[in-house]
Amino acid sequence: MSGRGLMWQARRRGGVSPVPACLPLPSRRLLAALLGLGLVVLAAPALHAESPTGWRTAEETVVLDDLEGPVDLAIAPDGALWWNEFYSGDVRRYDGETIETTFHTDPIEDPVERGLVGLALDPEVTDNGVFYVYYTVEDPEDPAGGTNHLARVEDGQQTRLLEIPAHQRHNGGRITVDDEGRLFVSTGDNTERHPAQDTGSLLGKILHLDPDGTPANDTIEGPVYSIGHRNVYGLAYDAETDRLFATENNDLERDEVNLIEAGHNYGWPDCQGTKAYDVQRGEPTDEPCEDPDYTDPIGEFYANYTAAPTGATMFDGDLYWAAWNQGEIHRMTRADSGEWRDRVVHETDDRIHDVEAHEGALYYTNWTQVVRLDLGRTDGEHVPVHDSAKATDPTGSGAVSEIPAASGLVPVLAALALATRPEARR
Ligand SMILES: [Ca+2]
Ligand SMILES: [Ca+2]
Repeated sequence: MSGRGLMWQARRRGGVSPVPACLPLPSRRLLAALLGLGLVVLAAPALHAESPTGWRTAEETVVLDDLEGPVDLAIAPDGALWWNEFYSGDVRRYDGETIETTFHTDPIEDPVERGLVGLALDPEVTDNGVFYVYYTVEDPEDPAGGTNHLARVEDGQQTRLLEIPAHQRHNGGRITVDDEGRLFVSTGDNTERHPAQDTGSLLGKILHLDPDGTPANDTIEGPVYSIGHRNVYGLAYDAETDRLFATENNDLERDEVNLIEAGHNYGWPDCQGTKAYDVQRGEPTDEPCEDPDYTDPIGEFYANYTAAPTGATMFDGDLYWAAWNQGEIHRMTRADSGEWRDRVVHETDDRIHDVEAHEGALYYTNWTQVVRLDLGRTDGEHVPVHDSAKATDPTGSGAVSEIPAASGLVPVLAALALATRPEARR
């Protein structure tokens, strides 16, 4: 099984390296060693205001550079930046002056998608210092597997809350915290597909837990909150509306953005997006997904467009999410009519791993940096650089399409043009 729709499949562009770093790991480690600290804090001005292509309309400021693979970014109420590092196995915190390491786990020798991938902060982290991590512990008997651990860290001591089988691919691992301090956690299907429909399995799920690791009071079975997921690698909790959003990596195409509701089934592996999936052959089909038990996505991205969505966050009432393959940040807005619309609001030359919002700015991580993004505004609106709903498909295969309403949701237009895009991503 190729797992073609997954975020990491983008690595094919760079060959066999398991992680698409800006520099090969040995080079980056050498660079880090030469630099002595391995971390360089930049107080640099904006990198660029607008590209010749007109795609960039936002000001970028590199806040932190030469990091060891920052994966999940979290921003404390006091503005401190926290992130976890794929290569070093460290969780680090930057308060604007100094960087400290607050957690460490041994990095995986051959990680692929395993390792220290998830980080979330307790709402009271500024006072209590509590945070949560999701990381893989290797098994010498099973070098391609291991165990994913969800752990709460307080006063430097970790309490393991949950163990989830690990695999080289499809580990999920994102964590977000609701306004009561409870955890939403995504898990992948370990490429096994069918466990995603088994409420007794922790694979292919979104979980909901109390801060002590016990199941929340709105789950289906144990900590299982929603089922039918392939590999969710972005979670965004909207405290204003008490809604949870998730990005989903599907196979090859039809990546999704979903509004997650307790007890709902999001269809994998019988469906991906609004189309049926041929589980036996491991291939997408063009047949509609007609099972009424499945909840359709609010955004579906297809037609030669494998977005490989990663992090997501709420900002000014809208949902922002990152497309790994294209280095884009998208914004989804819900119109008064109920329609969801997706727009690209920023494009970078890097892979984007996570996006977070804090006090009027977005921050994102690529494989070496934390970057602050000040989106252009006109009349109070963020200026989109690309309206995906109006895009046309250069292949003529129907990039612009409406998704039928499902589960009370409304149609969304979501498609992207490649014809006008730089070729660097393909
Ligand atoms: Ca995050
Ligand atoms: Ca789905």
